[in-house]
Amino acid sequence: LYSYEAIETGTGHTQYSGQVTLGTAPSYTLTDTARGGHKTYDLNGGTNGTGSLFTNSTDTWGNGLATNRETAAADAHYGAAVTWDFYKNELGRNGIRGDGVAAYSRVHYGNAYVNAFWSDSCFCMTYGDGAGNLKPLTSLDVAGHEMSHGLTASTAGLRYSKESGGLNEATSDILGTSVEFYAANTTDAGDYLIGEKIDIRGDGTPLRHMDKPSRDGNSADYWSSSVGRLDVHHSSGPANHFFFLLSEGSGAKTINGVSYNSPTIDGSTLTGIGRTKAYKIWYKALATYMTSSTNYAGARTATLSAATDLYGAGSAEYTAVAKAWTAINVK
Ligand code: ASN
Ligand code: ZN
Ligand code: CA
Repeated sequence: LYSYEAIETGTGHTQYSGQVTLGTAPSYTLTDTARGGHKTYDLNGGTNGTGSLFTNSTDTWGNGLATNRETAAADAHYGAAVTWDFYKNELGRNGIRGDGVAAYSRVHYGNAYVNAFWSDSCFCMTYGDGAGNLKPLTSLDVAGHEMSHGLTASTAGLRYSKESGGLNEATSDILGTSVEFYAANTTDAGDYLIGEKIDIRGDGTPLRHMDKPSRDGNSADYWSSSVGRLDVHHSSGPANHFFFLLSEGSGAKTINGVSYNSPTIDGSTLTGIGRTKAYKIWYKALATYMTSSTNYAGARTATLSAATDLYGAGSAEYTAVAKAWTAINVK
């Protein structure tokens, strides 16, 4: 008459997000039946295949420390779950492809690997353990970033070079950050910093800053005709900056205890429309109007079309989108 798969949940003790609920069916594996069947695998230092599915005799996973090999798995499994929920509840999208089917995650990739990545060919997320500093690259914003590369590939397909590549990277930072805010986790209230918990530089600084991207020493704050020559993780800067200005406005402010000071190239003073409207506009632009070759000028047009669809051509939101692009020199 019908088929039935049990939804089973356990407890994860993550490194970056505290105690969380994890999908753990059947008794007990890291399989999230409620979210498209997302599974988390242990590569155990390998660099290909799936390794082994995390399996346990109890339904408690990890202990909050990277010395326990289940901990990174708990973080990755949780990150995929929150990103899934964010897509569903905030963007109205049923999984990366909109078909209700989950990707999978792999942790403990390689040896002292200091990166994480999405792969279209495996339709999966992969996480390294970091440079022997007990900081695996499994924080929530990074998980949301990597899974959102899958979303971009399934929608606009932004080509990963030049300006479209910067927009691809920015989409992952924008949605990764939005996932972090959406979770409103007690240990992770949300910020406009990328990778602030993984200490990738060893000096406590985040990988990227959305209020003023040049704080990282490499990213552009504003669009210029040479921005497409930067690495995609730096040509993302102007679009990340656009998103901050659109969400929060310009100038100095403190949000969830983090201080920001976001400039505008034209000296304008902007008031934000809030991140919820901002990410809905970005996602609609991505899914409806952007293509593989969209550049910064095209992103302005795409987001204005999305703002018109969502809020109307004469709306305050439309005007705010136009002003935020002008403030980063996309006119
Ligand atoms: N962590 C990087 C990213 O998602 C990996 C890469 O450079 N593709 O952008
Ligand atoms: Zn990326
Ligand atoms: Ca963050």
